[in-house]
Amino acid sequence: MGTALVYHEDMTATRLLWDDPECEIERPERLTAALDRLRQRGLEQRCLRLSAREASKEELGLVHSPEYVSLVRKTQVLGEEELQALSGQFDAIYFHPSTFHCARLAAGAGLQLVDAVLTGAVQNGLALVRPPGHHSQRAAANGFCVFNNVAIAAAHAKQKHGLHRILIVDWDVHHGQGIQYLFEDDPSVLYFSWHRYEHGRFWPFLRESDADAVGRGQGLGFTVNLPWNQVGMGNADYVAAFLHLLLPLAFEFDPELVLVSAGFDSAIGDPEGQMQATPECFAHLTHLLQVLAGGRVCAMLEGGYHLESLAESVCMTVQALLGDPAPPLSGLMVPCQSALESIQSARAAQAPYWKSLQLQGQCGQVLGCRIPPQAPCSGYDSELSLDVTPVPTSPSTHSPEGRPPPLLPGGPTCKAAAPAPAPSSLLDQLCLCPAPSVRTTVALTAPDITLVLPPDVIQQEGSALREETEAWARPHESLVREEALTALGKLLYLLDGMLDGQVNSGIAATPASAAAATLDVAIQRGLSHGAQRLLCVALGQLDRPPDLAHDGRTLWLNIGGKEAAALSMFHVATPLPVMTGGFLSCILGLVLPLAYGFQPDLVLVALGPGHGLQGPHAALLAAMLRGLAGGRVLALLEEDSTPQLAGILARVLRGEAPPSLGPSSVASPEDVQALMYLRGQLEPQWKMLQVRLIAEGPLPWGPALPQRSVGRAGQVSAENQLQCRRPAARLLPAPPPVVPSSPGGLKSAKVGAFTPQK
Ligand code: Q9C
Ligand code: ZN
Repeated sequence: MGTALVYHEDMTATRLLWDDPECEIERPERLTAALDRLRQRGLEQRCLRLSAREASKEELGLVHSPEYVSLVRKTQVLGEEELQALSGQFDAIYFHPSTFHCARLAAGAGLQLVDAVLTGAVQNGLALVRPPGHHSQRAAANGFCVFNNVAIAAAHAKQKHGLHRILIVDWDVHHGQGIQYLFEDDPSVLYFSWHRYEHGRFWPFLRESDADAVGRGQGLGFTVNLPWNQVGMGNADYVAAFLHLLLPLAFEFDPELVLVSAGFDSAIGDPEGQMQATPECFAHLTHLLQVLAGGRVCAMLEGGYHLESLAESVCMTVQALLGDPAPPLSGLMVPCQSALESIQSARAAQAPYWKSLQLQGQCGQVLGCRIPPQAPCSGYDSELSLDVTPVPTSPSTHSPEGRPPPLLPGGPTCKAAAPAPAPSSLLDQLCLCPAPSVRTTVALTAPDITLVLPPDVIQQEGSALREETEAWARPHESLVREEALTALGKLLYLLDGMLDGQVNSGIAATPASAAAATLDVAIQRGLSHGAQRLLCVALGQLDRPPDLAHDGRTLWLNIGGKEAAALSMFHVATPLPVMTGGFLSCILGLVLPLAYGFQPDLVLVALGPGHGLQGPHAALLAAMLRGLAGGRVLALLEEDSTPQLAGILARVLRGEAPPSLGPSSVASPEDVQALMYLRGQLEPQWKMLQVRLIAEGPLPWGPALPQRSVGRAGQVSAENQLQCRRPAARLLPAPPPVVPSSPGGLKSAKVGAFTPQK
């Protein structure tokens, strides 16, 4: 299933006809800049292009009053002076003779997108529209918005498709008060918005944009506001807001559809937002949302006024929708104090309505929570506090002396296709462009004919050289058996393919008895063949290899230990949560904050002996870990794992959405206790774990992660950041296409046909 891109060039017609400094930023070039860049990158060609239609009077009437719709209709025939006079009756609005047509196309584009996704024609999509919608109200235009495109799409999804739970994520930098007003008493629409607020001193200056506006009546708890009280919020702040606020609620809500009010004025360089998030951040936000609602994500453009930043951010969003791995995030992943205060106050305001926020609210107040009094370092190995070197602080830019250069993020190449004329009907338009080159390889010891792989996932035949495999196996008793050696040879070959960028992700199988040793070898090989920082998520009974250096290059995270323990900041163990709710809070509250903070360039996820993970849980974990390391994730399975498990992992690693887990249970008290304990231990070092304010104290291992300056002084300008990023992006090696017949190359062995679920 593909990605829809809904557009109509008529939407470039509306423009400001007089002088108005407030409105001049909303201009036609916003659409052309975004679309041109999508074409240049070959992204538009990979989408199902849909030509926008106009929304009908009835459809507009789903959220707007008939009087307001006819008022806007009448602007078509007004002269410039009358248009200006009418515009002056609203806040930050201009009308143009084409406004009614454009605004109907913008709303219609959203409807087409939702129809395409909900009928299964596509998995997800983006509508590139003007005018935007989220400020528009039942009977009022506001903030460049005429009809509320996203709200109309939500009402339509309820009415025409019978949906019961819709999540709206408004990542535009302004508060979409229009959407809030339209659904504030409606529990079937969960509305999340973050916005520049500055304690009420930023437009639209509303008291109801604050965190304590949580909805009314039946809708209490279904409005979630995250006000930013400072400018300069960046990647770490945005990701933290998703992990610690939006996603816990979203999983608990279990939406059937995700609508995104995708404004890019929250990106770096935007004159309105004054924020610092780089375009890549939107690939991550999109990627994180794709684990919800079976991946049914419909994004619609709202704001975004810095053309370069807008165009890049739109490309990142579309890339993520297409399933491409997200480029690693740049910069220190340390949320700022002001962001943490905002996230904490929104969590506190929502806690009465959401189980996922209740048990774990304030650490230390939880019954039986073992927090070492005032000493975050107590309980750690004293030996480790001495010889752990700090994590490199600017990971993606410099290679420390004497170390292998950092891995460059791989990614699928895009075969440039000739631009096709815009087709008209949905069926005519089912001309999906060729999928990108191989992302995922599966290396199985005994190829299993019952394993159904997606058509572009290849089954690897190749193996590392025998002598080399034996040399790696030699220190390990469990690797002497022939079966273990064969599996190791295949794994090494796959890992090398990943490290040289031939393939993005993979799955390797190993005999159960050899799991620990094989993982040990994979780590050593990864570290000696170019990985700077390796994240290892080990499920089940797998201990940290004893010979693994404590140099901060490996973050070892065991899920399935007997007890929660943080033996160092790079050696963490936690029991496998017993409930789905606990599993979710473990991923969102521990695994991903550590992973995003660590910024690995290679991820190993091992399902070892007794891992106890069900397919959908394993798929969710793998899908979310794919956001790290440019998607360079190697999953290790035991060879007697079910073909279903291998199949589901292959699908998420190539970029498909994991199945939705359904209504989530609460975390058990033990799950909560383990998480709270580890947070207490690790928060001082891993700032991405923080959900509450903690006093700054001396760090047990020295300044491993330097604090970001609170004053935001000395920040790199948007232009510089956008420029430094682009050449770097061009240097990325396009993974050479895998030639099936090349000697020793990966062999294509499609097994059966892949049928998407549902
Ligand atoms: N400098 C959208 O992004 N002007 N609308 C605010 C503060 C109005 C923004 C003035 C901004 C409207 C869709
Ligand atoms: Zn905006």
